Amino acid sequence: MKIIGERINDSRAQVKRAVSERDVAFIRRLAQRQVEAGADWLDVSAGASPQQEPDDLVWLVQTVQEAVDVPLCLDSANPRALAAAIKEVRQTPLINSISGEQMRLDGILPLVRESGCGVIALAMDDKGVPSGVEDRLTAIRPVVDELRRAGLPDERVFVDPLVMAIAANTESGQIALDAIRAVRAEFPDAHLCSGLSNISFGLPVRTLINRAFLTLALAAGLDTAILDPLDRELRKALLAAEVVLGRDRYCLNYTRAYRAGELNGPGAKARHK
Ligand code: THG
Repeated sequence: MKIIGERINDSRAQVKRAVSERDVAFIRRLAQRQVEAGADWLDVSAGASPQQEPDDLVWLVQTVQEAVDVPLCLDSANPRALAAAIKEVRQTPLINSISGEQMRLDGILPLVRESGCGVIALAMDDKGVPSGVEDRLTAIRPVVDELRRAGLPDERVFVDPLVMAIAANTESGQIALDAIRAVRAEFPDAHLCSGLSNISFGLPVRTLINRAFLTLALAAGLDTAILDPLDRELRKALLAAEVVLGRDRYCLNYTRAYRAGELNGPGAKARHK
């Protein structure tokens, strides 16, 4: 599983403050902590003040790159902000995101074509977020098709099945898992990438639901997740699930985390009998 660290998002109050005050130290620290915790990409999002988004996103990109050496996931629907940010990146980023919505296709396909960046593609279109599995496929097919025509191989496309809140529809979890399997079957070379926070919206102890979903989604074929790498319990669940699925060769990651003391804490047994 590859991890996109989600914390540098100015929908969070602390990040919003840091962006508006240009608090370099805060953002650097947040970048470093997420990378130390295993993030493969860092998501950066600066949509809180739409007028300022291009400047704010460029500042975030520059500030994060001064602190860490991982590629970025540029989280914006604003083509102007994305174009400005792409000019600043040192490593090929992911664009987060395109979809079947005409506005996004018109605005973001040219950026993909020019830059060759990888891209997250949401399984939705102008009709909104689909309610079931088949309409998710119907929404994502033309997007993958357009991306292929723009010269992007499926290996650089990360399909987001769009997980909805279980509190609003009890079947949301099952729909997301079935959508992951269906996209896997139809586009075997594409990646599958999902955020975790929507699923548990409106329920208590959200992190518990997020953990259960991550484990099941991993088994269904999710290979990339946008999550909080600093959530220790989530990381433990992930390490254990990869062991069980046989995706951690010689259980190296698991045993390494154990020796580093990362598996201790709530629920962990004492080290010696
Ligand atoms: N798919 C794609 N991109 C995404 C998402 C997705 N980008 C945004 C989002 N979902 C993932 N990023 C975040 C960033 C911060 C938080 C949640 C998701 C967050 N959550 C609060 C917390 O952890 O404290 C809790 C909820 C809240 O405060 O509202 O900060 O699905 N492609």
